[in-house]
Amino acid sequence: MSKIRAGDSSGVDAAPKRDFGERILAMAERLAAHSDSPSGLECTVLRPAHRATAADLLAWMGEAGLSAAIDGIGNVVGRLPAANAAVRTLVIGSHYDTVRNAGKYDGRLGVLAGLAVAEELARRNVALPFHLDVVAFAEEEGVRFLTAYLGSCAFTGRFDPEWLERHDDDGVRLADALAENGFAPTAIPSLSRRSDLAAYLEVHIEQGPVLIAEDLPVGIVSSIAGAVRHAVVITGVAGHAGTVPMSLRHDAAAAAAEIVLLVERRCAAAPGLVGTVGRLAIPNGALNVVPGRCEFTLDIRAVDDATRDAASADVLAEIDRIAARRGVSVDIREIGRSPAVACAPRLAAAFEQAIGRAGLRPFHLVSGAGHDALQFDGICDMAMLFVRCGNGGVSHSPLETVTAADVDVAARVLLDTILVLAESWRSGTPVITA
Ligand code: HGY
Ligand code: MN
Ligand code: MN
Repeated sequence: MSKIRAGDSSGVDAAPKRDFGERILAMAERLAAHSDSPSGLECTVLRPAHRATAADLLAWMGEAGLSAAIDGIGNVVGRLPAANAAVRTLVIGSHYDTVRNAGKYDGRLGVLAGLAVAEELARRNVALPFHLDVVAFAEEEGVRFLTAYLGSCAFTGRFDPEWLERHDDDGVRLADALAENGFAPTAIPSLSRRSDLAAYLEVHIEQGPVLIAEDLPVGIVSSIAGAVRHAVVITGVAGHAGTVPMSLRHDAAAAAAEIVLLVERRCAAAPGLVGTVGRLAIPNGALNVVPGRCEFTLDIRAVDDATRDAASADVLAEIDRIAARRGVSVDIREIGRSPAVACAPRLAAAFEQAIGRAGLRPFHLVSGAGHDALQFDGICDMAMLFVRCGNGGVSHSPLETVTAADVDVAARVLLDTILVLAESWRSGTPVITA
C-alpha cells in the first residue's frame, strides 16, 4: 500500500477516534507494576524493575510497527524510518526510570505518548521526510548513582567516563552495574547520536500547579531551569549521648540541620530560586551516640544561572563558617550541573500552532524541573509540551495523576505537530532540516 505523503494533516482531530489518552494511561499502569520496592513504585537504573520495564517498552515498540532495540546503556529506541536513509532524525523522548515511591507518569508519559503517536503514523502509513525515533531514556533522575541524565547524555555524546566510578548505596560501581546487565562501559561513547539529530520533542507532566490555575490541559515550555548539585559529608566527633556536655560537642547532624535551614532561608530570597536537601543520613547512627558523621545532598536551581550560582556560592561559604564555628570538617563535592536553557522558539511555535488548531489557548511556562531535553540544547532544536497534573500538581509522589482527556489532547497536539513539521519540510520551508 503506497505511503501517504506526510503533511496530509487535517489537524489534531484527524486521528481516528481511538482514545490515545486511555491507551497511554493503561500502558503507564502496566509499567508501574514493575517495582524494586514492595511499597510504592521504584524503578532505578539497571535494577530488575528497570530491565522489566525496558522489555515491555521494547515489545510495545515492535508491536507498534517500529524497529526497536535497547542500546548500550539501556535506552529503548524505536524507529519509524524515512524512505531516504540519509536523512536525520526527529526524536520524541523522555525517561523510564523513576525516583523512589514515585508517580506513574513522570517520564513515562512522554515515552508512551511518543509511542502512541508513532504507532498512529505507522498505522496511517505516513511517509515522513525524517526518521522518527521514540526514545525511552534509561536514567534521568540520578537516584541510584547520584548522576542524572545518564541515558540522554549517552545519546547526545555528553556522557562523562568519570561517572563510571560513581557507586550506589550498596557500593556497586556504575561500570559494574552496566557490565552485570550485559553492557560494555567502554562502549558508551559510541552510543552518541549527536550528528544525526534534526530536533527533539518531549511531552512531560508539568509537575506543578500552573496549568491547573490556567485551566488548560497542555502548555508550551519556554525554558528549563538549571540545577547545581553537591554531595556533602560533615565529620564531627562521635560521643556518648549521656556524657558529652553540650558545650563540648562537635555534632555532625546538628551542623547539617543548621545547613538545611540555611539552604531554605537563602533560596527563599529570590523568585524562581529553589534549594533542596533531598537526602540526609547519619551512617551507622544510634539512639545514644552523638553523630560523628552526616551525609546529605544539595540541589539548588533557578530560571537563570547567575541567580542559581550566586545562591550556591553563598550557601557554600556559609557552610564553611558553620563548620568552623562548630569544629566539624566538611567535604563538598559537586556532582552535577545543568545550565538553564531556552527551548527553540521555532519548535515551540509548532506546538503553539497545533494547540491553536485544537481550539485551545496556547500558554507558555517555565519548567522548574530538569528534563532530558536539556541535553539536546546546543546540538539540535528542542521543545517541550507540558500536560496538566492533578492533585495540585504534585509529582515525585504516588499522588501524581493526570486525566485521560488531557493526555489525549497532548498526544493529538504532538501528532499534529509532527505532521506539520513534515509538511514544512516538504513545502520547502522547513522548521527542522532533515
Ligand atoms: O530533578 C528533576 O528536576 C527531574 O525530576 N529529574
Ligand atoms: Mn522526575
Ligand atoms: Mn521527569
